[in-house]
Amino acid sequence: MQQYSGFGLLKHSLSHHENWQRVWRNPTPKKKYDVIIVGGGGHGLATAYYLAKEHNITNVAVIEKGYLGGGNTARNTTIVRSNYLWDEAAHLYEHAMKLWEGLSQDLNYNVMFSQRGCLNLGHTLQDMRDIERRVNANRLNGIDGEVLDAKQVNEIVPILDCSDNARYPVMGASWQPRAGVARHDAVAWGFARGADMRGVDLIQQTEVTDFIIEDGTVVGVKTDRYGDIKADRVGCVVAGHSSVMAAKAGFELPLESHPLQALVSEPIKPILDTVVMSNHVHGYASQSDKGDLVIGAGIDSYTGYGQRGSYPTIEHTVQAIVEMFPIFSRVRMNRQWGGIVDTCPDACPIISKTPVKNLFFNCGWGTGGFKATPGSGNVFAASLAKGEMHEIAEPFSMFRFHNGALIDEHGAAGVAH
Ligand code: FAD
Ligand code: PYC
Repeated sequence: MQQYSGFGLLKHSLSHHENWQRVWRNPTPKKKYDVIIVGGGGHGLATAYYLAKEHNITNVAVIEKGYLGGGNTARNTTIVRSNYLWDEAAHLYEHAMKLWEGLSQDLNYNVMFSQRGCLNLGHTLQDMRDIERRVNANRLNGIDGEVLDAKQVNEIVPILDCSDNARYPVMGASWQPRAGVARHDAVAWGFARGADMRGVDLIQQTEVTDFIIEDGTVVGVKTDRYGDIKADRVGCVVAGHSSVMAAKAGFELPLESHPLQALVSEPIKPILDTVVMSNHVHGYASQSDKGDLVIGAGIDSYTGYGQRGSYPTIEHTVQAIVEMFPIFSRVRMNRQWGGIVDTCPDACPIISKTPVKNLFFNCGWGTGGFKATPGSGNVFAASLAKGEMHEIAEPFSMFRFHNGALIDEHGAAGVAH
């Protein structure tokens, strides 16, 4: 990175933004790579980074049809937590959490990971039983968690309506202190820079239009800009477009692609210093370091590929937030957007070999994959490097939908699913 003295900084702040050093190269692709990653979101970039860093596989290309980190990675509300119920999911998300805890240092890039804690509210006796069960399971897996009553919740978030007058009074919550938020594009940029520095080619504005398959083995990809590019192994990490790509490879995935929306408010003074989620009232909120409230709820129920959503969902989301936080009733909303999330029937991802030899898929993260970004990239890289699934990834095989070994995380996936 270019270094400026105090005078240099002043000079450059007044000048036009010229002659800036690129943070990563803009290479023309080679004819052949050891590994091609399709999709330059956080997960694809993290995969490339760990392939280079941990497995010394640097003859790698990431091929992205738009710009790096411009898909769901750019559109998510950045909640990071690892409080999932079942061992398989808990191990995966906690593996990611541990990587988050050292990520800025590892990348030498500030991803602004802020462990401000996350409350998952309970409003019924059954909610509280589920919360107790999940927190107990978390603690058995070495994951931090506590069950709080309504008074304790109100001490953490005084602006939350914990009165008996609420439509669904807060009875308590699960509390994960190590949970929090991170800066989404810094995560993509940090992994991109780290991968590029180690020799990975990041190819943007290039769509993979098909896989080249010979005798049941993938040997490369077709692109709209550079024609055919060969590879020994291909990892497909395209989130909402995974079923489209699977169809090109000749198999089906049990995924539905839905819009998921989010909103941010005008910036206000610091007032909410943790993450609050309610499955029941159905909404969640945190406050960004810029001061805006970051708000969301569930998927739009129809399927589609438009990166936008419908008005009833926005209305419902804002209703839920105002119900939980009456103090926000006069805050104005600034922006709203949507992403396309690929939801699996058991609310767990697919990290898997496929019926095509040397073609691997990483998808199905639905509404909750940002939190897994470093962990997902880490175990996917190991799987691509060895040609065998990493032990943490193994239970997330696409073939679980044939053998019935589902991992139902609808409770922990919660609000957004
Ligand atoms: P993406 O970032 O979508 O990357 C996939 C990339 O593949 C895209 O850049 C796309 O352009 C590219 N691509 C697609 N097809 C092709 C092709 N044929 N050729 C080349 N490139 C292609 N998760 C959380 O954990 N916490 C949250 O708070 C949270 N909030 C969310 C809020 C919203 C509104 C949304 C939409 C999602 C949210 N998520 C959250 C989910 C999270 O954003 C995703 O699970 C995660 O970002 C997926 O990362 P990815 O790298 O797999 O996908
Ligand atoms: O997975 O925690 C989550 C989440 C919150 C909002 C969207 N996804």
